[in-house]
Amino acid sequence: MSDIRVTVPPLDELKEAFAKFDTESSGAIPVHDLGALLRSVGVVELKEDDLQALISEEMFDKNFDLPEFLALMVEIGHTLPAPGTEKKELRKAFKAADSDKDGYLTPDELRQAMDGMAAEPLGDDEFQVMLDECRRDAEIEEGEPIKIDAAVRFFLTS
Ligand SMILES: [Ca+2]
Repeated sequence: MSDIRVTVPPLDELKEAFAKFDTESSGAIPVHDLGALLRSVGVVELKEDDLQALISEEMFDKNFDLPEFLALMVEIGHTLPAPGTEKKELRKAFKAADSDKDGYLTPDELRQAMDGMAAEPLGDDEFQVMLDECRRDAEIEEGEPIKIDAAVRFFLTS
């Protein structure tokens, strides 16, 4: 579920979307329309397996009603990374690597943070290229340490 990224729409929009699918105004929508309904409110990356898991958790039977749908959206919303998570995590990793706590990263400190975050450690050449780009982006001279804020900005925009 961690790869789902949507913003759960406001309640009004969810009600509206539900009503659109509730073509007979019966207050219930067949479960097989749930995927289409979710896509219509922006949940486009939900895999079939995840959907099945959510459905059984919510104990849907053949139809689901508006409260069940809203409960499901809350459920989905709770599995989403909070906005700004990536930024917070980057900052946390950089701060942890800033061993002298001066708010600046030397190449060694940056390297440590990168190795901590990357699935595979960067090669020396790769690291040097990245470091040069980061310095150029932050407009600092070679040899100068990189401010943590600048590093966060660089990694969010690159
Ligand atoms: Ca430092």
